[in-house]
Amino acid sequence: MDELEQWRIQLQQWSRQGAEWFHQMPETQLYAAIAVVFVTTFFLLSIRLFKRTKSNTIVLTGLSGSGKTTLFYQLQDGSSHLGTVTSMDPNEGTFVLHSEIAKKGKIKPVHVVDVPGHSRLRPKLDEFLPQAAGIVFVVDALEFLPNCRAASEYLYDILTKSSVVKKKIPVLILCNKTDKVTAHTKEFIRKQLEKEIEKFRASRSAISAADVVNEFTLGVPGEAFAFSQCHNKVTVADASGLTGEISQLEEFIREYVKP
Ligand SMILES: Nc1nc2c(ncn2[C@@H]2O[C@H](COP(=O)(O)OP(=O)(O)OP(=O)(O)O)[C@@H](O)[C@H]2O)c(=O)[nH]1
Ligand SMILES: [Mg+2]
Repeated sequence: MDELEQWRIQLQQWSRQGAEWFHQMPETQLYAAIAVVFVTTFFLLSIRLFKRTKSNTIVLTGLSGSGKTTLFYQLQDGSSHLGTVTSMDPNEGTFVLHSEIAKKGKIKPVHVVDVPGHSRLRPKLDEFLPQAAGIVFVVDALEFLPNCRAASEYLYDILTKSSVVKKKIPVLILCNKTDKVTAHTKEFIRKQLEKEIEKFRASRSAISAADVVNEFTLGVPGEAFAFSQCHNKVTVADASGLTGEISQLEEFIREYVKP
């Protein structure tokens, strides 16, 4: 009982000393201390929030038949699932890339979405783009010329979407089917896409004065369009979904979804 009483007195003393010290402290110092505590808490909280919202979604898009579903399966299980049919629904999966399965340690899984290229299913793309860490625009390098115009229009639409421009989502133009010798090179495809987008830009900016469809315009006025002028980082790479040559695609994914 005595010991308890002693403790009580000691505690009272301490609290009195604390209060005195508090009163003696100059006001400015007190405010500064409070401000430091607040700023630090805010800083730590925002770091945590930022870390948590980092996306691991990669969106595969492009015209129908370009090979998105084939690439999806190559990423997931290292097989092309020989001959897929036109997709009717988005294909989604969260997995560790097949080529990384043998790696030791904890690897962050990637959420891959394959959005069908059929024009009626394209609005589905808007559901996935805002959460994307990267967009892969798949182009058929074999049947490129007949599809060049349609592919450019689709790419133009993506590159002018506000959800894509504001967040500066990186875009990879992936020239697929390079296992065939008649496939066009990625440099050729890039140049043709740029030329075609240049035509769209000219015709659309004439329309959009009256009817604003796209929220953002592409390129620099008075200069020929080049992907290097985009707000987003746009790069070009090769792949073959059929034979599993997808290393450049995997590099792109791991640049934006860190393992
Ligand atoms: N030679 C060759 N053919 C490929 C390659 N990748 C896909 N294909 C073929 O191209 C066709 C279309 O492939 P898909 O993966 O179904 O195309 P998709 O982009 O998913 O098409 P949608 O679902 O309609 O949007 C299939 O017959 C594939 O076998 C490739 O790298 N090389
Ligand atoms: Mg498909």
